[in-house]
Amino acid sequence: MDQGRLRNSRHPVHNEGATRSLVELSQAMATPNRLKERMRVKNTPSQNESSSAWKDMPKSVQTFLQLRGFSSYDEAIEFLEFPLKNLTDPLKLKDMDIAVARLEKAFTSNEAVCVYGDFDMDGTPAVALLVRALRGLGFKNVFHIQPDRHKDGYGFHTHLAKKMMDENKVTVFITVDVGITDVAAVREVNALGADVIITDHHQEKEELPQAFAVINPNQKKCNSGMGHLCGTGVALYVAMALNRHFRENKISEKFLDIKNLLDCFAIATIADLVPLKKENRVLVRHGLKVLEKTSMVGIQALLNLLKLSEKTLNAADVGIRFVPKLNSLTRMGGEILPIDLFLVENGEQALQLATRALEVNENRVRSLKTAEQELETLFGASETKNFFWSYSGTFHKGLVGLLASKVVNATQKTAFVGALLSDGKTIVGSARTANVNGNNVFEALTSCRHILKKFGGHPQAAGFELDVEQAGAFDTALAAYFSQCEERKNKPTDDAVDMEVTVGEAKEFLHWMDRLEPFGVGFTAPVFAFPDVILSEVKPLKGNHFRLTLRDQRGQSIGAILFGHNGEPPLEQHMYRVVGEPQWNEFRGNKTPQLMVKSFQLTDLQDSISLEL
Ligand SMILES: [Mn+2]
Repeated sequence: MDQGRLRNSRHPVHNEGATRSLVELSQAMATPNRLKERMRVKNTPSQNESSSAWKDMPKSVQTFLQLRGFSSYDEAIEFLEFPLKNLTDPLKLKDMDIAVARLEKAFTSNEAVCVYGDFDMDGTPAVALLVRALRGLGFKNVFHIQPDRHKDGYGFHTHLAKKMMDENKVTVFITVDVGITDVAAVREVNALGADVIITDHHQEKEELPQAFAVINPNQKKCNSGMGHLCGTGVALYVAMALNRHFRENKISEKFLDIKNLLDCFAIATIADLVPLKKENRVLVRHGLKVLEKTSMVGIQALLNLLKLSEKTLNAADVGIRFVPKLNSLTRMGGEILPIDLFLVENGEQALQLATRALEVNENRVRSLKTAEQELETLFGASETKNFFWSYSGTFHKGLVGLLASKVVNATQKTAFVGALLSDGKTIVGSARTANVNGNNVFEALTSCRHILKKFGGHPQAAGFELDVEQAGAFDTALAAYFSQCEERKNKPTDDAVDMEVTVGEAKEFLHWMDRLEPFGVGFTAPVFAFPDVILSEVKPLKGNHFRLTLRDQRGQSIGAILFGHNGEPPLEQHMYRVVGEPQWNEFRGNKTPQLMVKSFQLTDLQDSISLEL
């Protein structure tokens, strides 16, 4: 990116700039060294002026960057504009050369290759990316398979590999986002006569699988320094290495424009919550542009139906509005799977799939609402307890995690919510706790292990399974555990606020948003507090939403949106402290500054009330 322009202008990158840098990106990914030289020449003259400190930046942007841990302008710019020349050579990933050689052999001898990916929204885009890449390079027999979330569970499974071998004569498996711990399955599949190339980003255990190649930036023996990549990120680097090797050695007549695969990369990197730094950051930024015009017709159809194709996509659109619609498909019976939307090629079929996907989502929202209402009636019964445990035959087992989170939000208690399966015997449940409570659900479940058939997870989120006859014993065991822990109330705090601003400062900040995006893990979106603003307009919208206008002491106004507010509506013409995230609201091509309200507090009454969302 052009750093000189950043310093001389307070305005965001224009579209031509983004398009041009995509061309640069294609070149960078195809021939890293040539670009490296070009970039070096281009960057040299501006290096000297780079110490011009923060003075060209609005104060609010400077403060924001300092709050995110950058002590100098140069350090911040290095992060914001991670240069493409710094993209790591794919061959730096351990075993990449071995994998490329094996895939070359598969190509020349026309072997059937199967991409095996996890079912989640990292594994799925990774499958799509690699299938597109292999086909794009001219591979003729490319298959893919993913385990069923409920039937098979996470992992590289022998029975699924065997099925692909029996049905499609697959001789090479490439895993994506999965496999690093599947020592036994890899051994079994080897014994059946296929080679396995593992690509993953999860932590290794004591023993690595005896695979043909193990590509994982997070294995101890890999020095690539790319541990922040998600599974799809690793798959992208496989595609880059393969493309370069095939091109340089004239192995195939077909080559890839790697940048076209960045749509998958962006979706997964945002969905998998890996830190948006270095190549993740720069490639997500480009990937969002690619996603806007994606060649995947199913994904385009879904973006259209969600009205996301009418605006400039940002990380929040993808993470909050798009990914959950795909994610829920695997939880709701699997009639349509996310991978179908990634790989469908026929436009008409794409529209049908996307339409049906949204219907499945609506059903999910409905059953979630019903379950929530049922849960709420049970809150009273657990009032005297410092945890919540309940199960029902009407809860869908794909929703128990979400339900447990809802209970945590509503009651501030650690929650255990179970679905009684149709066999009438087994309860499949999920546990959640609010971070701030410091309660460890994994530890809680461990203390109940004599009662549980299965359990696993993390301190904040875990899953478990038990017989319905044990439901009472589970309650007793949890009570014993929690009586030892003092549960602190999750008090609403102002901690998340970055700074107090005037409306003018917020607007000035917004002109930098394109530069600062994408926000995510490790670089969270700004949260501003407007200390004393008059709500000059409060307009109720459908579905408990409100449109507000805030006017500050200097008479400047900004629009605001308050989503899903169930309590007392804010009062027009009263003074509030309003906290929220600044953003651009795009409507029919018009962009206006807006605040997404997180909380508000009346400040012009002595007896002030605090409403926390
Ligand atoms: Mn992953």
